[in-house]
Amino acid sequence: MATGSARYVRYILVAFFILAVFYYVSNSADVSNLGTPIVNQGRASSGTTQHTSAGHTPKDSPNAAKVKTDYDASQFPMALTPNDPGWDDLSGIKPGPRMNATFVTLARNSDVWEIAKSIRQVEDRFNRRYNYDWVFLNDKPFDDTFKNVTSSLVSGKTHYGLIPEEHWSFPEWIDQDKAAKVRQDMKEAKIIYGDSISYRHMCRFESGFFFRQPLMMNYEYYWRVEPSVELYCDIHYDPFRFMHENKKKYSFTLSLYEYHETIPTLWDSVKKFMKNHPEHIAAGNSMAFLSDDGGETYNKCHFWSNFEIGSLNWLRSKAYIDYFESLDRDGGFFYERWGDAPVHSIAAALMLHKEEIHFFNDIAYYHVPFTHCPTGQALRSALKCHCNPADNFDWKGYSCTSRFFEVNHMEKPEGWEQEKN
Ligand SMILES: Nc1nc2c(ncn2[C@@H]2O[C@H](COP(=O)(O)OP(=O)(O)O)[C@@H](O)[C@H]2O)c(=O)[nH]1
Ligand SMILES: [Mg+2]
Repeated sequence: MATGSARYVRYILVAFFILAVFYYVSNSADVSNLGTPIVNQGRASSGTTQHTSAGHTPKDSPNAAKVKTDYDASQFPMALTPNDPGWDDLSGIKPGPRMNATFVTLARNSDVWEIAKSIRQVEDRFNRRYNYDWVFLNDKPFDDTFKNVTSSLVSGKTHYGLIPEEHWSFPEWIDQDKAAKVRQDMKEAKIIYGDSISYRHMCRFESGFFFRQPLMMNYEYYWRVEPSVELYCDIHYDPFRFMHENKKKYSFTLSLYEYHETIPTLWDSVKKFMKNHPEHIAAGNSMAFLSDDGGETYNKCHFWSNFEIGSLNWLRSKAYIDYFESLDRDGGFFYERWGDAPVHSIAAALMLHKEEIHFFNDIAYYHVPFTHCPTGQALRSALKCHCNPADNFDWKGYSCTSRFFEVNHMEKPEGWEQEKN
């Protein structure tokens, strides 16, 4: 009897040992896997590890994400206008190809309820039928509430990335005393976010690093979404596919003039870059959108970057990286308060062909305090919009969208004059 019990105890110990080894091996596999994205399949994500390694651009292949070519577009026609077949079909999951594309949001844990509202609108108006992924980035680890709420709302996979410190800190060449003095002066001058350090890190990160985070490396296109934004109309086709098939690299819904006080020397820095890198300046660019005197001075027009659908491969190109590094060396993210909107816009306008920039008239959008509500009653009805056309900013004096139309010889939509004032 005693021998029998001893044998059972031995069996139990051996089983326990095997379980312990199994547990250890599976956990070490997790650790060695930190280089791959952590994925939540649209479910709550308790216990999710966050991705932490620094962003990089592979040396041999700067445009790491694969370009989608393995489909026959004619098999899956996109209904771009109410007259196209299939326009009314907004039910179920849309058949057809998907691009290598993701939504991307930079956010703090405290933004959770405001980003929840944005996600809900993006899903209801578009992504519930397409199920694209969503990447969330933060300079601090995301907490469980943030991950649970967002992953329950997104119909695609969600990924959560921790930004490495070198992408969210002062570069060593910045003179701290000079930067502190600027913040004090801007505070006294009551310039919005003028005394904020984190806002500056945010603008520099969005200008030069979000597209190089490991979680972003496999994607070819991104759609940026901020907390508290609104989408006012149904989206009947896949904007990522539209970008791809029409060879667009950058797009916008709102444009306006930048506050001069935040970028007094940005254009000097851009001119220096143009002089040092004429090879990166595109023939047939949109300089006329940026400057009224052939490039001597900047008119402050920019696309509003809180909404963007764009090409990550372009942002990861040598041209864009050279541009960002040249600007970054000049220090204006900290000695002034350069925003990522003028930084992206100037790059797009100078380094892309003008046909590569797209205005998404049919994506109705709000970010405080401006609204893009498509011009034309018939279009708004077909898109089931809930925006007030009187709020449309496109044709008002402080918008640069009229200028964009003129530079591109585009005809303004019927009814634009009534929305001017
Ligand atoms: N993780 C993180 N995100 C930030 C921080 N500051 C701003 N953001 C995000 O950066 C984006 C722009 O910030 P926001 O406050 O909306 O600036 P505004 O649109 O220029 O007024 C939003 O998606 C914010 O959630 C920060 O300190 N940390
Ligand atoms: Mg915002």
